[in-house]
Amino acid sequence: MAGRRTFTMIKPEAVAAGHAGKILDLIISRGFRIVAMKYTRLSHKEAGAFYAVHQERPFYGELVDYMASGPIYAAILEKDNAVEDFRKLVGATDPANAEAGTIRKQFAESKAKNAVHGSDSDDNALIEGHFFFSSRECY
Ligand code: IDP
Ligand code: MG
Repeated sequence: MAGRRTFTMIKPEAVAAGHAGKILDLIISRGFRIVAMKYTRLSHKEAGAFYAVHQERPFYGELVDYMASGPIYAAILEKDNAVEDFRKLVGATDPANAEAGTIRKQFAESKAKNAVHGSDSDDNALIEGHFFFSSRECY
């Protein structure tokens, strides 16, 4: 059975552009409940650890620099079928390929600076949520 939780980040360029409120409004209006949330900034080392699964990919260095470049919102979200439904709301990695109505279509700058993160599996949702939050920060 699909899990009920996923993990998201509103990435630095979307926060800097002032899109965080609209993105959160969209997420909540689609039926996701916020279980935990914080406004924070990843160090270079932390961003490298978070994205360690991508360390062999050519864009890893660029991705780590970008994700450490400014503050983000990190959150755990809850809904039936959370991971899959949130990925649908987020849209394709490259906003040029994202469907109308998705977060990336509306708010992403580019394939690299694509506004939001969404976990790709229940296992990764748990790992990524634990990266930012202790159990006493989840409600
Ligand atoms: P996803 O966020 O849609 O799951 P992934 O392939 O897991 O996409 O890549 C993680 C993140 O790495 C993307 O969200 C994006 O910020 C960045 N990224 C992906 N592909 C590229 C690329 O070709 N150039 C630069 N950055 C990229
Ligand atoms: Mg991914």
